[in-house]
Amino acid sequence: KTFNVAVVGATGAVGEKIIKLLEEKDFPINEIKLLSSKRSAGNKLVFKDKEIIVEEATDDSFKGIDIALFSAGGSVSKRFAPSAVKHGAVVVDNTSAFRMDENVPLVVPEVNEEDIASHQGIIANPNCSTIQMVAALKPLQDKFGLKRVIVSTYQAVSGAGTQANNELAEQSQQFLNGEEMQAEILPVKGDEKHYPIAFNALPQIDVFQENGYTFEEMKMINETKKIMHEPDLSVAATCVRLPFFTSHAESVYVELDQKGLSVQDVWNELEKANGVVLEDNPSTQTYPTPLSAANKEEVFVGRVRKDLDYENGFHMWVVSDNLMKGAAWNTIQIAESLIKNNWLKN
Ligand code: 11C
Repeated sequence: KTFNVAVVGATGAVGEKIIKLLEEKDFPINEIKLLSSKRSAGNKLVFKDKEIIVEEATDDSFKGIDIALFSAGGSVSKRFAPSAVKHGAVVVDNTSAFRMDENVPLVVPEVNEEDIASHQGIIANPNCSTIQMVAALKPLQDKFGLKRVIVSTYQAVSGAGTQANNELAEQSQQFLNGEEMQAEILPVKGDEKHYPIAFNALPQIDVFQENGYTFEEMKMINETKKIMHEPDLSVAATCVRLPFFTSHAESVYVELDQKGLSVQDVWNELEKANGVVLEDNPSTQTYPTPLSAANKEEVFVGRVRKDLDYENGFHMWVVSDNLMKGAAWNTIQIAESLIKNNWLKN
């Protein structure tokens, strides 16, 4: 059986990766529709050696579509996802528009695939920095139980879009030329102040909330509790943008319920976990980095250490490509699961 698939936000960084993965994974497609805003409509993209003209998304675009993959920003999802559902499509949405809606499953297939079954037409793809962390925490939750999580992130500029990528490249050139760096996008497009990202670190990802945390930090906190079905789990996050293009890295401190565990016990669970690759050997300087994880589908974990003071505490370093597992690949996995488990009807 084959399906009619729409990609909304086809010309964006995540949209491009989604199209490439649909091709590479030989997703069972009958017809593919590439949709975008008015601005990008008319562009030509190639899918399986066939040129396809990108169309402007309208309410009628979703007639006959079985699966709609949205990654064109929250406002586009809010505007068009309901139309897609009305026309009978199941939406996998890559934005924060519906993630905390209680009628919308928020899914990382390695963690809570079965939540997809209860969808009412929309399934949300979590924030990239959340996805990689919960994938690494899941095997520890299953075997040992979780008490608390404290995470500090080291995030790539591509998380803030193509303009942020360009800004990093331009500022790097300006700095090396001895010129003043021009900052117009980061830390947050449209916020009051902008700071250079090149040769710098910015402790602000997304806008500040009233409690002093940023929206990115609150996404990590709230989404983790929802995906892991642990509303009372203690989670704290500090999110920082660094000057590299691809992959987010995270220093994760986790306190487990079970006492007396060794690093080997934790390694054993991580090694068996779906979608997780353990790269951890201090004697050979083996650990993942943003560059080594780029363009890969998995979540890489290294630097597992026992806390020196707290018996149940462990530290680990979690790295994954933010546009792949953090976005496009997780979306495709959800779509594959919908088909494999016959969960497509809405
Ligand atoms: C960043 N994590 O790196 C963000 C990008 O909610 O899907 C992803 C935003 C989202 O800036």
